[in-house]
Amino acid sequence: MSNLAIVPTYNEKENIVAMIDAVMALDGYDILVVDDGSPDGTAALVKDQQVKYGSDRVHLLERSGKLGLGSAYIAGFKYGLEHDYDYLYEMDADFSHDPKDLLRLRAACDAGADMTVGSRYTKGGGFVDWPRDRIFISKGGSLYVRTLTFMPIKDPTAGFICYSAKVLRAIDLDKVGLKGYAFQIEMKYVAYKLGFKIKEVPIIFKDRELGTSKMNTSIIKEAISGVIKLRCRNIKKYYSSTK
Ligand SMILES: Nc1nc2c(ncn2[C@@H]2O[C@H](COP(=O)(O)OP(=O)(O)O)[C@@H](O)[C@H]2O)c(=O)[nH]1
Ligand SMILES: [Mg+2]
Repeated sequence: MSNLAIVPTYNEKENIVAMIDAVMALDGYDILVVDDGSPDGTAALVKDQQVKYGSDRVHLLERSGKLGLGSAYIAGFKYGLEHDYDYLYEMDADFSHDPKDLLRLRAACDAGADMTVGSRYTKGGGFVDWPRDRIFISKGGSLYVRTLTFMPIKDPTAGFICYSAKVLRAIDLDKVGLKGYAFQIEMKYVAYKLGFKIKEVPIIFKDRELGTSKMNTSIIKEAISGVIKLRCRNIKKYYSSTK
């Protein structure tokens, strides 16, 4: 079974080399970096790592400008499906997610889940060093999503995910349109509504030590209106790839 960790980057020169090393240390894992033309030269560092590990294990998709996290993942999913990976993962470049936990996400899929969510809000999960305002936004967002959607997922904005390929193949990826946190909510809600089995695995989320967050208020606004749009949609009809 093949594994592809998809890591979107925008100005992550302080993190990306160590992140690739950490994924390469895991048995059976490849990495795809989706870089949005980072002005800090992140892509050049990825290319050095391709020389070190081989471009069959370290993949790079370069896009022309900052097009958003959601569309970076969609491009990454399409790439991973074309390359026939069995498991495709979402993970940040900044070590907020521990790359070693990729194995725990995978184990839950091996045990029968179609998709695993690395969750801060399930028993045993949590965060360290996260600023208070970020905790407030994250917890408030989770409550908002769960109240509006009735989705039984405790951490709906989580961005540390393992998908078995069949989940992504079932979704018409061109219809997934939200960009920031809203993208994370959209993917979970669609997978849930399409009947896939989603399991939450506790993780400890660490604030980034290096580089800067790309979080902004437009991301929050998009999430608030995005959830309402999702609720108004016939999910199966709109997103199913086998219509
Ligand atoms: N390709 C791409 N990556 C992005 C974009 N915005 C954020 N990222 C990456 O997505 C991940 C999460 O973003 P981050 O700024 O850490 O958000 P936070 O963890 O919510 O503060 C990091 O790896 C970022 O480099 C974007 O527009 N394009
Ligand atoms: Mg981060």
